[in-house]
Amino acid sequence: MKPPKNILVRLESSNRVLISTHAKPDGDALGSVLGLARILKANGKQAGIVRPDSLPRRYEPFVEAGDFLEGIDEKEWDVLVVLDCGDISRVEDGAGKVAAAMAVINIDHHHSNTEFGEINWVDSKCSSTGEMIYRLAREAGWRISPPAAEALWVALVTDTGRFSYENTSPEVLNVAAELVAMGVPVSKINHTIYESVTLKGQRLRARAMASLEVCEDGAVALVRLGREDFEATGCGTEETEDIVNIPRSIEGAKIALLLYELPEEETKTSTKASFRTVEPYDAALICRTLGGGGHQRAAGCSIEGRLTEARETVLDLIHKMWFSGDE
Ligand SMILES: [Mn+2]
Repeated sequence: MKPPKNILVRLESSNRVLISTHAKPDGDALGSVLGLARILKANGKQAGIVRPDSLPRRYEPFVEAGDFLEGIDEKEWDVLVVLDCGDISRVEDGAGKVAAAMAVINIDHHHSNTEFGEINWVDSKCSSTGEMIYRLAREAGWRISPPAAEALWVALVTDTGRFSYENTSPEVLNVAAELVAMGVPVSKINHTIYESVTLKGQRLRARAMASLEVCEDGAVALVRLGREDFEATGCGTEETEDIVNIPRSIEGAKIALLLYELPEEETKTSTKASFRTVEPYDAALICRTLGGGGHQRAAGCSIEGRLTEARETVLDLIHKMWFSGDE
């Protein structure tokens, strides 16, 4: 769980650090890039974050003016640090364009990480990349400013499901305790992230809930959202972030699945699948089979075709992988 020495040496000797994460960043991705940038700045270094392609509304309040770069000139930076990103092909577009021309440091906790960096620190025992950034700062002796502590809290709380998932270790609870001791406003952040659903967002949830179905004798629970659901509610796909918790909370469900259609112009592969599983069902394994990736308990992928076809593809594959022996 300790950062390798070569990362510390490299960051200590770099004055201008460019930071990025995966496209469609989640709470851990945003919290860890904001946390690292703020820590480096508070410790006398220049740091810049590649502007994310999308920013879920619930995380907007954590972003300050000047957090994100407008353009990137690779000559202005000594090193690119990629956080919470399993593979370089998933990195933000802007960072992808300069990654080949720069030294890359890869810090991540995804089991499936492809070790694409010049220096790699991949530790799947860490709850979140935010936890890794905290350890890095501690090891380097860098001061963690209050805005940095707040960003790291967002990373921890979202990737552990508010300290309820299997990755809720004694170690992450110790880090959490230290962040709270630094003055992180726990209840205010909880309200911002989890208790500020918009009316349209709640209406999208209602549509997802109405689509709930179970199969494989209740072991698989699934909700789906079609293009018409996004149109009718006026929601974008960023409003889907916690909808997979609807099937996940159904009694007896071992494999929870959210399927939603992406707008046609955005991409060719038009249905996105988001998995949550319990042991022994490996979400990362099934998503890799479909060209995606993630963690054993939470993973995602894109499937070509519209919702109806994608649903069949996924349910067939689930049946073949895990339930065909039951017949
Ligand atoms: Mn993460």
